[in-house]
Amino acid sequence: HPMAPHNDIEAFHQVLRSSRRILALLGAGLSADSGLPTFRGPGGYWRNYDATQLATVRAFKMDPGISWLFYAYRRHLGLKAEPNLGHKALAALARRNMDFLCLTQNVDNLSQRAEHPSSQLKCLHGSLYDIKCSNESCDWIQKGNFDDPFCAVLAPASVDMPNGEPLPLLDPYHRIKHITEDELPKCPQCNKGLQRPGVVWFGEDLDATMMMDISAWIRAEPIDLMFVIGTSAQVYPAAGYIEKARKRGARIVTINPEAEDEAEMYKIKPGDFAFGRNAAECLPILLE
Ligand code: BJW
Ligand code: ZN
Repeated sequence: HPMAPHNDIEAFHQVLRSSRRILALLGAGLSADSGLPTFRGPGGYWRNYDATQLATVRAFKMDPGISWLFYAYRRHLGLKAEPNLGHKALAALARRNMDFLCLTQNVDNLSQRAEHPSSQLKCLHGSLYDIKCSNESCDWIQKGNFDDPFCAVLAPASVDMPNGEPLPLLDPYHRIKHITEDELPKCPQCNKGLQRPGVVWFGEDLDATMMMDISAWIRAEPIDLMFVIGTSAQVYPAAGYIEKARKRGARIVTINPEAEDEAEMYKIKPGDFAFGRNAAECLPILLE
């Protein structure tokens, strides 16, 4: 599509310049450029487990040890990773435009580390670095725990191999010692529930106050533009914000290497933009 209107950078720059209220929905693809795996498609596997199957209450209840190894590994990867030029470009846009709100589905803390103003960043799916109690009747939460390893028994997830060799833990044929419940840390408040990562699993509600804040922002005034960056937009309620923004008048700009694939092109409405490129490469140019 040579210089088709949907991927015309000059035309986009003009739209961006005339946009004041801007919303963004971020997904795992933004952090893929920092080396963090996505959920769906290649890389969405951990040992033999489908990452979307691990991201459930059921998986945690069935085998909290395996679930914790998965999250401990992702905590370690996240701490080693650096925010990329995409995170930085978005954070810079937020700093110069107070009417820009970012909804991130990512739990890796990379937007925060790129100095994205916290009042303009809503973490829809929580954080790998918040720890809470798995007992539903207990409200214990510890924000910003960056311990790595998280605890002694999870140390195998925090190993760095020489010259980038694959971690034995990731090899499904490498047997790992089963971690039992009594080896994992308990909640210090109720002494009953296991500690768990402060992320939102399938079937769990997103934070109600955060949802109300987002709804209020969307209702307040029309929206000029909405970015959809590095997400397959399959998970709700997150993906639902795209249609909500559209109803408030927003043009949609999608940044995703698959955005210009034939199967995706039908989603592009007149006035929308789609850039079939990597977020870290594309965002600095689009937001310059
Ligand atoms: C690049 C790139 C590069 C690659 N640059 N791009 C309405 C309809 C149907 C179902 C539901 C509904 N409402 C609710 C549901 C149920 C469910 C749901 O949505 N299911 C669908 C899957 C069908 N939703 C929920 O359960 C939610 N809770 C809820 O609704 O509560 C109320 C309720 C309760 C009980 C019953 C029903 C309702 C909670 C959802 C929580 C999602 N949690 C996870 C795990 C978080 C913890 C963890 O990290 O482990 O969040 S799942 C996982 O998916 C994670 C992600 O944030 C989320 C989205 O994934 P994302 O970011 O889009 O990643 P990918 O991998 O899918 O896509 C990556 C993209 O990047 C690809 O497109 C690539 O092309 C692209 N890419 N490289 C740019 N370099
Ligand atoms: Zn507790």
